[in-house]
Amino acid sequence: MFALREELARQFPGLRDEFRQFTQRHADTVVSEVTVAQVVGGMRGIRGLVCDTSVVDPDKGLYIRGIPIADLAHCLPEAIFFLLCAGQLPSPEALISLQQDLRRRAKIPAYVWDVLKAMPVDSHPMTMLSTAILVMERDSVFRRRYAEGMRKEDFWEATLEDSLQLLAKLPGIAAGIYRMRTRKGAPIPSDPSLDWGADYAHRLGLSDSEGNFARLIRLYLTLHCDHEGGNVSAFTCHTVGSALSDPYYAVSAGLNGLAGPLHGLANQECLQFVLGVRERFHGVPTDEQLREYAWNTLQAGHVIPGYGHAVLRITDPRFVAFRIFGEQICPQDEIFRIVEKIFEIVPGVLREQGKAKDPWPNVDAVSGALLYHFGLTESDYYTVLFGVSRALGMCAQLILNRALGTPITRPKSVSTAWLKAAVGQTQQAA
Ligand code: NMX
Ligand code: MLT
Repeated sequence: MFALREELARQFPGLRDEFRQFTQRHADTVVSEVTVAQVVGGMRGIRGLVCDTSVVDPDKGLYIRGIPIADLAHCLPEAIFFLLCAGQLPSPEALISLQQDLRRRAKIPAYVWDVLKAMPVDSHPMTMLSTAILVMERDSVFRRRYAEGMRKEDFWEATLEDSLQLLAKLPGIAAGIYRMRTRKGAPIPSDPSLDWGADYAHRLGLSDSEGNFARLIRLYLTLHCDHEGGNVSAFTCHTVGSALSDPYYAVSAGLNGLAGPLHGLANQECLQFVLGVRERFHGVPTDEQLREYAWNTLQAGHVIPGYGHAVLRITDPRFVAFRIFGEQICPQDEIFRIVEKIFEIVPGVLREQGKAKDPWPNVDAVSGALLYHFGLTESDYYTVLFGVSRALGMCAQLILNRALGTPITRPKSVSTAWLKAAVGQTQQAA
């Protein structure tokens, strides 16, 4: 036994009983109403899902287990995984034991490389990441133990086991995908003296004489770890997991959602937008030039990537944390300065247009500029980094859901005819 598993084994039985009693006692209490706008508008704002790993306050941003993300920016991502699962940061000993456990599991099966090598050369790095995870599903302990008749009380433990196997291997797989896609050479072996994030940075193979790239990768992995339960990737992972599909199936599915341009792929789109600005104006534009460029983008029917949010109504604190890093490390970098200029101008343009409910930058508005500064210029790789980090939250959510015995997800859909009848427009419900 190692500290995380021990801690969860201590907490979960009581948590499950308390949750069961609470839900039985208050089963009929109304906590949310549903309007037509919400039914047709992506269920925005409907409180219909429990997620205890993190909460997003529209006016304050992300809280991991009650702690604002800004206060956690200095933490190692593996410590954040402990926090997400157990509700507290690990002791130094518990952190070391988790790191050792991850190292012990880091070896990547040879068949993963065979599958990745066999994929078409123009496969998107996210397709490769999702495929690599799916192909490892054959090793799922959850699936094997379920087939053997595992008790429901033990589901979380098998989910933790699969999650640790997966998380241990993800940085190596993700770094290998980068090297393969960019023809930089063979995968770089793990350095067992490094933490989870620094080892990922090391295995990407970019030069990092001062260790700032490793700092950036750690920060990246910490900031993107989780964003409550209703975002596309977390909700997809939750839904797939609720069918008792194991973490390999569920995380791979979640990543397929993350790969969309309105979600995690926005970081790729964002860097392209910034590069487009640089090319058009041969450097940092004036305020007026950028205002016109932003308006042209909107008038062409495109979104401005990295701006707006489904829940947040402020500048994303994850954006702020990255910006502080950029101001310290590369304040004069041209790409970073364009990002700063966009931050000055675009919220005003979006407010003037009046469509976006949130005109402020989200996490994706700046992350790419920092990666670019360190020579990670291949923007179609950026969502992979997001995915490696978000796997922490997806796995933690799966573990908690299996501990609480969350049932299969199955909201009721309605037909348009039913909706019309419900508002009294027609008499007949279909
Ligand atoms: N640029 C242009 N239009 C926008 C933007 C934007 N950045 N954000 C929202 N709108 C539009 C949106 O397309 C919608 O238009 P229409 O009525 O014609 O369909 C209208 O404003 C209302 O949308 P909202 O209710 O404000 O936003 P919603 O909750 O539907 O969507 C996002 C949220 C994040 C999908 C949306 O703001 C967006 O597309 N942003 C750009 C892409 C992006 O940065 N995504 C990353 C999200 C964060 N992440 O890491 O996943
Ligand atoms: C996320 O980090 O998942 C994004 O900000 C999107 C969201 O929360 O909807």
